[in-house]
Amino acid sequence: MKIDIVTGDITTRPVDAIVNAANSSLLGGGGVDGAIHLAAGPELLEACQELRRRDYRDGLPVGHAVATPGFRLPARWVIHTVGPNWHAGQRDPDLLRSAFFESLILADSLGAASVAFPAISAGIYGWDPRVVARTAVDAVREADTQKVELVEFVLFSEDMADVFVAAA
Ligand code: AR6
Repeated sequence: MKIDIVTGDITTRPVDAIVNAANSSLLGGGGVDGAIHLAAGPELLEACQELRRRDYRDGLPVGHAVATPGFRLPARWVIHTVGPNWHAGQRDPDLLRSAFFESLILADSLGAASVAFPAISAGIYGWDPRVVARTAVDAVREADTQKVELVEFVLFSEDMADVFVAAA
C-alpha cells in the first residue's frame, strides 16, 4: 500500500473514499465536516439522519466508522468517523488509532482502492498534530487491507503536511 501526503482540500480528491472527521451526532459541524457536507450536498445530511434513526440512535461512538455515498463529491463514499476530543478529556490514543484503523478497514470492505484521510482530531478537537500524524501513519501501516492500494493524507496547510511527512 502506498502512502501519499497531499496539501489541499479533501473534498476535491479523486479517490474512491474520503474520511470525514465527524462528531457523534453525524449531523454536520465545522471544519472538514462542514466542508464535506457543503460539497456533497443536502443528500449527505439526509443519509446521515437516516443512519441516526436506523442504527445510531445514541450517536456514532468515538473511534467507530460508518459509510454513506459521496453524492456530489468525486469520491464514491464518505466514511464518517469520530475522533477523540482532547478538550473533553478524551485522551486515549487507542481511540484515535481506532478512528483511522476502522475507517480504513471499512473502506477496504466496500472495495475502495484509494482512501483520503484528513488530520482527524487535530483541529477543533485539539490533539497535538504530531501525535495525530504518528498514530495515523502507524494505524494505516498495521492494517491488513485487501483492496486499498493508496492512502492519501490530505492536509489543509503546509505546516500540517510537514508534520505528516516527518511521521511517514
Ligand atoms: N480538507 C482537508 N482538511 C481540512 C479541511 C478540508 N476541506 N477543512 C479543515 N481541514 P477539524 P476535528 C483540516 O476541526 O479536530 C467538526 O465541527 C483542519 O485544518 O475539521 O476532528 C466536527 O463536526 C484540521 O487540520 O476536525 C466535530 O465536531 C483537520 O482538518 C469536530 O469538528 C481536522 O480538523 C471534529 O474536530
